[in-house]
Amino acid sequence: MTTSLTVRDTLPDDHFARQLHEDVRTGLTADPKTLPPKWFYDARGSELFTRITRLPEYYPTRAERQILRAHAPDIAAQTRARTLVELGSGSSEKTRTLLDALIAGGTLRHYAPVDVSRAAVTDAAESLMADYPSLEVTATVADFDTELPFPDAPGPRLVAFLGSTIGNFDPAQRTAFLGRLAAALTPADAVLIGADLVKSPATLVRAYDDAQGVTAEFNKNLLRVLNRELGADFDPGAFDHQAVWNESAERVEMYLRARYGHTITLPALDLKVTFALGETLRTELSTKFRRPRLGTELSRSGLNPTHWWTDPQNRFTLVLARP
Ligand code: AVJ
Repeated sequence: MTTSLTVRDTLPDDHFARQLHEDVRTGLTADPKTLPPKWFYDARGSELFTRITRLPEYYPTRAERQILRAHAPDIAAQTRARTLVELGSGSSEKTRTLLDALIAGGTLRHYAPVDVSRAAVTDAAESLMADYPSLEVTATVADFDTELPFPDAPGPRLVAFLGSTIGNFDPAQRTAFLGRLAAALTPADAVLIGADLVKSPATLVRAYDDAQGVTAEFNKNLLRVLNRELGADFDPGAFDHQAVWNESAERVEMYLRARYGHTITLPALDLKVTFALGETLRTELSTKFRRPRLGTELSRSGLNPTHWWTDPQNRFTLVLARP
């Protein structure tokens, strides 16, 4: 058995710094103010997200794991994948269920995690390699908002996009992403998408506004990232965490709401930004899906759904689709 890890990092060294600068300038000078959720995930943000996944109120991770445990052998049989590409792999924890099934099915040779975090993707790849010595692992540091650099690995490939990360896109971003995904695949390939389903607003809001305040800390961590990376002077205590169900768009929206009027200085951007009392900064969209609509969106993007799996309580779905 040979073990090999290749880390591909095609982004220029200053890619993330430049993008952060651009996102923050655009987002904080807009009305209403917004920032993209990808900037939550520094080391502390990733750790807070892991704590969120264990909260009693945050059901999506458990529901998705339940589906994977029950149906991974099915997914393996349907795809017979030689390569598993995982987008937004993070800690790759749930992936093990999928890897086990694909290895048991005798087809898997190659695992290719893709993540924006170099630390997350290499740590995950290294710990998986220790446990799966027969796998060839190619970790890619990439920003799949803008590019989908799949490694040149043998097909059939299964591209997994789990955890309802797809819910973070607005409708236009989602259409663009799915179109690029479809274009990157060959007819032998398949995608497996995890999507959270519409349910009672009370359950949804509680999942994003937990009793222990972990999600509030996660939300405010964005301000700490801006303080560190841009020399900004945000006081996380000057904002309240808010989670709101947007009924017409069928999504949970997270906000930071100013407790009083104040002005922030961002030296790296040579920018001052004023928050009025009660003014909000939208930090995340978490879209919830209905099966028919998601199926239509996928088909329109050139990805035809072939199988749907849900947990017994119908909270979450995994959909398998092919170009
Ligand atoms: C990782 C983007 C799927 O939207 O549910 C959890 C992130 N934000 N609690 C989600 C998150 C607040 C999560 N995703």
